[in-house]
Amino acid sequence: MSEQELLNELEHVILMGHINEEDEGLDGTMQGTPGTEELVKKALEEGIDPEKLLKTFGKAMEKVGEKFESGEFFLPDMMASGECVGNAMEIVEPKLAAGTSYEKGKFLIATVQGDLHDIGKNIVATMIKGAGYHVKDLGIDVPADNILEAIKEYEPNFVGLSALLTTTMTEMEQVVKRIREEGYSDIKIFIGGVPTSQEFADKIGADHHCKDAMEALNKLEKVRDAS
Ligand code: B12
Repeated sequence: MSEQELLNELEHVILMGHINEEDEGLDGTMQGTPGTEELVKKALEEGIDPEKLLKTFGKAMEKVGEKFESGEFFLPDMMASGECVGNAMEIVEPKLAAGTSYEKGKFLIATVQGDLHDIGKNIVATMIKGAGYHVKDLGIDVPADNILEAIKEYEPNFVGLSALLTTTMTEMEQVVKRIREEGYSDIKIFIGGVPTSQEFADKIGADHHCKDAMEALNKLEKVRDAS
């Protein structure tokens, strides 16, 4: 199997919610065939760049979203694909974070309250960790109070907030407002998630919007170089 064929197959099994050999996938026929976990391990063994795997996860989940929107997929389908990527991330993460010094600064990241989406946030966190930043990930559905408390304790240089729902964008706005009100004017705030934009970042007083993990890393490196 060529590299591209393997990545295409990986995208396919994620779309089919085929977690590993043991499960049967969306159409009930896939038991005994390599699932997401086996293909990810194979890709890493063959020396495929872990960043290419992260891109494939993103592409697959975008298609899952399209299928959900068009009515072809239902919530359990979306959850199965999400679980595939969640498990796969655990396999990929140690490869990305290996050999880093964590000297570049502290990055606190969270998905805001009301929002349970974490695949994109986790990819961003992993990439940033892999690039040598110290990352503290507060998880999903994190209340503003907890974020503020963590800022006080951890004293990050950067805060990253994720929101995937239009309804949780307002929560994101509240968190940014609280961070600024409590006097943390030096902390650079990065935001991301499908419904967000640079225009929204400007409106709520966040510093940077990033459309994906690559842009997050590029912007972060630029901001760090400038400071
Ligand atoms: C998987 C998924 C789920 C999974 C989440 C599993 C998990 N562990 O995350 C489950 C099944 C739980 C779920 C639930 C729901 N979901 Co959902 N979900 C998705 C889906 C298909 C993919 C999201 C994803 O993982 N994308 C892949 C990653 C790699 O991309 P990403 O998240 O955009 O992240 C990248 C960038 O945005 C950016 N980024 C993201 N965060 C951050 C943070 C920082 C700091 C930075 C710098 C960058 C950054 O970088 C990331 C990496 O490149 C999207 C569709 C879509 N197009 O997004 C719908 C979607 C977000 N969900 C949607 C909906 C409606 C729901 C539910 C309300 C469904 C329901 N009826 O219950 C619930 C809400 C639950 C809740 N309270 O949060 C809608 C939202 C619509 C809207 N306008 O608000 C979407 C858009 C689907 C759709 N087209 O209708 N969902």
